[in-house]
Amino acid sequence: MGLLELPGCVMFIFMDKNTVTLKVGLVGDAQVGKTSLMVKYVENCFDEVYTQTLGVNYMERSINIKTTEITFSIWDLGGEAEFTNMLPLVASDAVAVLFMFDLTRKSTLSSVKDWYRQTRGFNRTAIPFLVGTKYDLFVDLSDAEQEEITRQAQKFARAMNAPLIFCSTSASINIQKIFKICPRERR
Ligand SMILES: Nc1nc2c(ncn2[C@@H]2O[C@H](COP(=O)(O)OP(=O)(O)OP(=O)(O)O)[C@@H](O)[C@H]2O)c(=O)[nH]1
Ligand SMILES: [Mg+2]
Repeated sequence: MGLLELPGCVMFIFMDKNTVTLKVGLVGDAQVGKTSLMVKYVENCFDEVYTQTLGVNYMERSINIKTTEITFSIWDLGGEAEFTNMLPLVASDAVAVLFMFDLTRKSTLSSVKDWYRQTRGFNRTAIPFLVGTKYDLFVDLSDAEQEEITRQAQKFARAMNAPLIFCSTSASINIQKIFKICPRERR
């Protein structure tokens, strides 16, 4: 709380607001749904048409938690190998990194190992999250396939010491939650 005196004796009372900016990096193979997740979170829309990210995308969204305004500055790296040289832009100074894979494509989960290793090379302290995307399609897989990928993802999450979250951008599942738990996991 603060008091401000202006000429003419007009008195204003204003609340001091805590503001914090959290940089969040999104990495993972091409087409796992990184840009879709960011656009859904910031603009609340989803596009079925794939537009490849050529380099790095950036968006911001602010939310209020109690008296703190948190601005998420979200950096999204194109997943094709040719953009890996821009990983430092996304990873440096990030408070959290979402390592994203497609729940219906096992190879994208295997790739997380490499994304994690490379990202750690530029940022040793960011909180890692393991995010499985396209849960709406995953539920159509056989029970055996679902169990296998879930087991494998749990193994990776344990090795990374990361929370594991399944989400669907198209069906709006867990999108808000991912960003809500980012500040909570901050160490
Ligand atoms: N069914 C379904 N499709 C999704 C979901 N999220 C993304 N997609 C689709 O998956 C495709 C790839 O999504 P993008 O967000 O462009 O993927 P990306 O990871 O940014 O890809 P790059 O920019 O090449 O790295 C698009 O056609 C999206 O519409 C989801 O939750 N469910
Ligand atoms: Mg993209």
